[in-house]
Amino acid sequence: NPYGKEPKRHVALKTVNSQPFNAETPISLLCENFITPNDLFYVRNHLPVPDVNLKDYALEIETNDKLVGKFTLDQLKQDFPTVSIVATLMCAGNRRSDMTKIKAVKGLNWGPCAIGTATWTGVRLRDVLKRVGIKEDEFKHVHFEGIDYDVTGSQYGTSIPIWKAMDKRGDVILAYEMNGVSLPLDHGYPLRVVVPGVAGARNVKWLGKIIISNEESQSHWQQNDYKGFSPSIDYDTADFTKAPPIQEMPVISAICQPTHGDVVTVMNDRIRVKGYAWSGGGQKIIRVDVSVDQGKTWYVADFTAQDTAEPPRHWAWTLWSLDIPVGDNQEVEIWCKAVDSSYNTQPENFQNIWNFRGVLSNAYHKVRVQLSR
Ligand code: MTE
Ligand code: MO
Repeated sequence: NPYGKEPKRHVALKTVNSQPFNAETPISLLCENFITPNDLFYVRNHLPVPDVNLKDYALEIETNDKLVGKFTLDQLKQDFPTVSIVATLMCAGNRRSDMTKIKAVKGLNWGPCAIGTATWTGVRLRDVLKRVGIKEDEFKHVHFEGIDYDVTGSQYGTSIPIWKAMDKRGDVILAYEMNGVSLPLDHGYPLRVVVPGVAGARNVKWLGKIIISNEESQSHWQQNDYKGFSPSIDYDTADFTKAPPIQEMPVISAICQPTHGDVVTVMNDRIRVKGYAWSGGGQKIIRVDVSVDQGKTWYVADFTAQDTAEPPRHWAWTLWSLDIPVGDNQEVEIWCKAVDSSYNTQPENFQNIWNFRGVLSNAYHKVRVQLSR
């Protein structure tokens, strides 16, 4: 049984698929904490969780089919300075279920909670690559291979451009701790790469090997998945060689409280709305706008939690809250949209960003609720 080594999971996680295990944080809890508790952090596994024995574990580094470095976890911890970063991790398929309402897509039906924020501790990838003699101008890509295998024996893998790996401001780390404890099994024990600002898919868990190359990873997940297409292209007509892999993520936001169908008590003619906003590429959220009248009037939300790091190294989400006037309506549809520090904002609807894989699903978030007085 390939699923014999799966860890115990928190009962509150909302399962999206059981084998391989995929689950999101319950929406009512997501915005309660700036740092998502480990056992409530969304899990996105493509394959069974591997059985890793730390005694046998070593990270290998390869270029041109030659082994240029090999480090046990203890060696990594001893040989390189320890660093911590606060970074949000989000699946490129987060909020896919909203896009599905326009037209079916291919992929797990994620709600808005395939996202979370953690303090990741480990060593800088650039320190390790420099130690084994890698020079940024001699290569183009850095591949990461997991030690989680499918039945045919191929493992999870992907790559990022070398500039991100080598840039001091890229903050890519080989993490062995998540929120002050050893990485949980579901999140990549004993080592994962954290590529902040970049799609979850590039943050390889159970990291076994790093390959420095002039080519992108040829893995399924780099070449034939996690790419965006025009709304009129479908699976049969898509040419995956024509679209680049998703790396830095566009700006997104969502309402976590209230949720669809809730009956909300009006206090002083207002209701309280809470949510998150985040942007990739190290950009920071500068504003979140909320409307309950289809965008005729917008109110600016208050930020309740935001990291102090400045762009282009602002890796964490922003939590926001707003007591918004609702007039004498019996029901309202709440809309939210965020603006990042590049003044990029979200598209209004899903019609014009629909894509058959349901990725980059970042249109305004809309939640319809009943009001009680
Ligand atoms: N790494 C390995 N080895 N295997 C995987 O299936 N899934 C990726 C990425 N790294 C994956 C992986 C995807 S698509 C996402 S969104 C994130 O891990 C999810 O990380 P999490 O489960 O810690 O939230
Ligand atoms: Mo993902």
